Amino acid sequence: MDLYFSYISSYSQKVLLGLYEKNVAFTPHLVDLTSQEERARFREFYPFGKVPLLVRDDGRMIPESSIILEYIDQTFPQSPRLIPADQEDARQVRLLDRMCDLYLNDPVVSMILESWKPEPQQDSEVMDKAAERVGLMYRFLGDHLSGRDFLAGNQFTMADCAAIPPLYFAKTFADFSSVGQLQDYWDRVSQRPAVIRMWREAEPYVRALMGE
Ligand SMILES: N[C@@H](CCC(=O)N[C@@H](CS)C(=O)NCC(=O)O)C(=O)O
Repeated sequence: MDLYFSYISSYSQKVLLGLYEKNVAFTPHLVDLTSQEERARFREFYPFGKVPLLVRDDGRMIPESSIILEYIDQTFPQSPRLIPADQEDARQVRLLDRMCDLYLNDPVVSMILESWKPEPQQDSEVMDKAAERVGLMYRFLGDHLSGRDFLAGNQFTMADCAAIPPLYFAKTFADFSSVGQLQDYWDRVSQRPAVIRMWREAEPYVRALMGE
């Protein structure tokens, strides 16, 4: 099983978390998203050009982070179950996963891209809208975490894989230490070996990207 990914891609980080949590082996293929040539080459292989992309040993491609995690969880059913067996619980995990992707990750990416522009070219409307959305998600997640160790209850799931990478980037723009249970959650998940491993590997790439 081959994974095409980039350490600077939060959607790739999401999948790495699932793989590391479940201790699933794969052959890594780094795609350098900062190189136009490499992106063009990758688009010849996968026309949508998006990472992460999983390629099974039979050659079948599995794109999209949530679908990759579903596949991994079905194929390697060992703990932790990223998607619970109970249908109601599974739907809740998928909902939280969607919300983290669409209403946390996407606005955070907008903020990062906007912040890279020279100041006079930055669109304050884009920045304000993204910040508003991120603030809303902080409050939602903070409230939601009340009485829960992890997003979907007391087990680590795909919802946590989806939340952790954008929260890391989001907190460089807006601190969440005073938001409900969010800081406690962050402190808790940051101790997990899979999370530590993922950040240890990704950090040099992320720091270079953020100009640190
Ligand atoms: N919905 C996709 C989003 C993947 C995505 O947007 N990946 C970005 C990096 S985070 C990418 O590959 N960008 C390169 C491009 O669009 O050319 C998923 O969940 O996997």
